[in-house]
Amino acid sequence: MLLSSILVCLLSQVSFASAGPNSSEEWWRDSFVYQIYPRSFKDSNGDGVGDLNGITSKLEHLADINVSALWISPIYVSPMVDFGYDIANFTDIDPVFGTLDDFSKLVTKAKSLGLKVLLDFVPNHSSDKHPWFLKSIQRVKPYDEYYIWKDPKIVNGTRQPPNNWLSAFQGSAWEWNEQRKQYYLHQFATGQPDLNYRNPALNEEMKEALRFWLRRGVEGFRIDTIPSLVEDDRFLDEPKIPNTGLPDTDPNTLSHIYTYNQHETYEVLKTWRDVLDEFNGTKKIILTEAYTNLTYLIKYYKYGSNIPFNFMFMGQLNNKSSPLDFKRDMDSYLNEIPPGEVANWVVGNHDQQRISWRFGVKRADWLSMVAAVAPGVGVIYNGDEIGMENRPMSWEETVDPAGCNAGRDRYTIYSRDPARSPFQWDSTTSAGFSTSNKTWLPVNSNYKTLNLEIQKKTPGSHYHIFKQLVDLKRHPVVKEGTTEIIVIHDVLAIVRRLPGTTPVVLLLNFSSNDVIADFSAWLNSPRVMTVYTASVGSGIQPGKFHNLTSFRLAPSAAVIFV
Ligand SMILES: *[C@@H]1O[C@H](CO)[C@@H](O)[C@H](O)[C@H]1NC(C)=O
Ligand SMILES: *[C@@H]1O[C@H](CO)[C@@H](O)[C@H](O)[C@H]1NC(C)=O
Ligand SMILES: *[C@@H]1O[C@H](CO)[C@@H](O)[C@H](O)[C@H]1NC(C)=O
Ligand SMILES: *[C@@H]1O[C@H](CO)[C@@H](O)[C@H](O)[C@H]1NC(C)=O
Ligand SMILES: *[C@@H]1O[C@H](CO)[C@@H](O)[C@H](O)[C@H]1NC(C)=O
Ligand SMILES: *[C@@H]1O[C@H](CO)[C@@H](O)[C@H](O)[C@H]1NC(C)=O
Ligand SMILES: *[C@@H]1O[C@H](CO)[C@@H](O)[C@H](O)[C@H]1NC(C)=O
Ligand SMILES: *[C@@H]1O[C@H](CO)[C@@H](O)[C@H](O)[C@H]1NC(C)=O
Ligand SMILES: *[C@@H]1O[C@H](CO)[C@@H](O)[C@H](O)[C@H]1NC(C)=O
Ligand SMILES: *[C@@H]1O[C@H](CO)[C@@H](O)[C@H](O)[C@H]1NC(C)=O
Ligand SMILES: CC(=O)N[C@H]1CO[C@H](CO)[C@@H](O)[C@@H]1O
Ligand SMILES: [Ca+2]
Ligand SMILES: [Ca+2]
Repeated sequence: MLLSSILVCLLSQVSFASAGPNSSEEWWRDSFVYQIYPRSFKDSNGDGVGDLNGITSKLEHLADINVSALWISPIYVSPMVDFGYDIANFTDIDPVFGTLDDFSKLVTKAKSLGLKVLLDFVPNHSSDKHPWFLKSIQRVKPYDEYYIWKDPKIVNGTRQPPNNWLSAFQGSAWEWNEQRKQYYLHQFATGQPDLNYRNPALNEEMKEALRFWLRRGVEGFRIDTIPSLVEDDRFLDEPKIPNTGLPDTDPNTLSHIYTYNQHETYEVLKTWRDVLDEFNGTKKIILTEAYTNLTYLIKYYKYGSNIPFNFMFMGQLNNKSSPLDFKRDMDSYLNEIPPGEVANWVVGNHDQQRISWRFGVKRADWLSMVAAVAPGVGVIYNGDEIGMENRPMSWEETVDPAGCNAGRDRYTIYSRDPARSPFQWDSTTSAGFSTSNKTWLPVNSNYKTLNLEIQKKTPGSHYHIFKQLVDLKRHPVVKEGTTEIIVIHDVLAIVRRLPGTTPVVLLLNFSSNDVIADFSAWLNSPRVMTVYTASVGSGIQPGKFHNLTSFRLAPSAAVIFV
């Protein structure tokens, strides 16, 4: 690109609301939260599946990288149809993961290391093996009303589901029960009947489940798939979206105006917030999982969510996005954060491919760097801190129902297994994940070169970068400064500024074209700045000074200056 070509530079200023009077109670501010997928983190008993004692044995790692909290994906009793998201007892631990005693040991050790323990709360449905559902089928009171049962619609003498609602996993969201002679609603798998939040007794049970874990030292919850919680009680057909070209069984053929984002869902959330606030001591946190639009997302703050997950890096922005796309979406989001509330940036999770697959291996550090420099909380998924990569799975190796249900030809589009391969601790058997060489999902064969032990010994590794990013969250300019997102050619810059101090600057090079720019002029920064950290492969040394009047970054490289 010629220097004379039109320069794109857009600048906006988002003043970041200063922390409210009670913000000191909000321990999650300016920190990273760490997601553990328990089957894949650490196996303590050699059965090839991760467990609670395994997590406990590795808590020192989380203290070392100094995240504020760990949230553990479901560990409850489950037939494992959906690997724990189908729960048969909300207040007990599945034997594959251990016992309640093991859980108490985990919490005690976490507390001694200054780590908060958060659990996954899956309120939309239970397993169809849950005793409540079995009693509901029998119409035993009060369980008869715990689920959403409807009479069939009789069309020309034949039995039909009560309306046209579709399950997220394809086909009618209604399943006929021959014993009760009614249909029940399941927004996900047939084995995951939806709970009925219009029944107060049911919500009291769920609130008791929250209290059960809070009494055991849990400091908050991540709430699974909240937008589908409550449905419209008129049970009207949802409008069809014309010309999708999809089969009639596909949920994307309907506009989900009666099954998603209902106002009553927010009111139920508020009742859970009140339960958490009953507990004295450390303030309790709620993180909500909602793939929804910005209006509905921001509304969760008002009803008690502290961290309505910001999923903009999970598809909305991808490896085809330009720096301007990043700027537009990040600005729109930051503009909407209510005063006193905290933004958040989700880097990865168990439902997405690894970052290095979504954005490329060279960009594996990008999103953590954005999450560190941008205001608010960063949320990472186990393995992100060492740049773990997808482990492609053959059809025979695939176990995720989302992949298996899609069939041999299409499973790679839907399977979430590649991001769930075991954590790579070291170069020993099964990457130190298990003493067994047979693990529930195969270990990535790159583990002898990509593992935590090696990265600890290697300056400039993902591990060392991540530790610096966690520390940067406590930098006064990052905690309190204003935020500007600036695009210069193919470079995205985030500038944090506090009067009277040196700004903090992040540069991400999206380009494969040749551009050398006077960044100090574009960014209104000092001419000479110090490298705080830089992405793996950038060739840039921390601690070195650089003259920003003519500065050059490798393609896909990222650097933070202070
Ligand atoms: C701050 O905390 C006090 C006591 O917990 C509470 O009464 C007050 O409403 C809180 N203020 C804000 C702004 O949340
Ligand atoms: C870890 O983070 C906490 C709070 O964010 C901070 O007070 C502490 O100094 C950090 N520990 C280390 C070893 O950096
Ligand atoms: C869940 O498990 C606990 C402990 O085994 C048991 O006491 C409780 O009754 C179970 N809950 C239900 C609803 O079955
Ligand atoms: C009911 O049957 C009649 C006569 O066979 C047919 O014309 C009509 O389309 C049917 N209605 C529906 C809703 O299938
Ligand atoms: C919190 O503290 C208040 C006042 O000391 C007490 O009445 C209440 O029972 C405590 N709540 C819990 C859940 O411990
Ligand atoms: C989100 O969707 C609702 C319902 O369609 C709409 O009213 C609202 O304007 C949307 N918000 C955004 C930011 O698109
Ligand atoms: C970009 O991402 C898609 C998946 O979203 C992936 O298939 C493709 O390989 C990626 N391309 C590059 C160059 O990383
Ligand atoms: C796995 O371990 C068994 C028993 O120690 C051994 O016989 C086998 O060769 C190992 N397989 C691999 C792939 O390392
Ligand atoms: C980004 O990478 C390209 C390709 O190597 C390079 O020409 C350009 O100078 C880099 N941009 C910056 C700002 O360093
Ligand atoms: C930075 O580079 C510019 C252009 O090469 C030069 O004029 C200036 O003296 C340099 N400044 C410092 C402090 O090195
Ligand atoms: C993103 C997503 O769908 N997450 C979970 C939502 O809930 C279903 C059913 O519990 C799970 O299968 C998903 O993992
Ligand atoms: Ca195990
Ligand atoms: Ca529901």
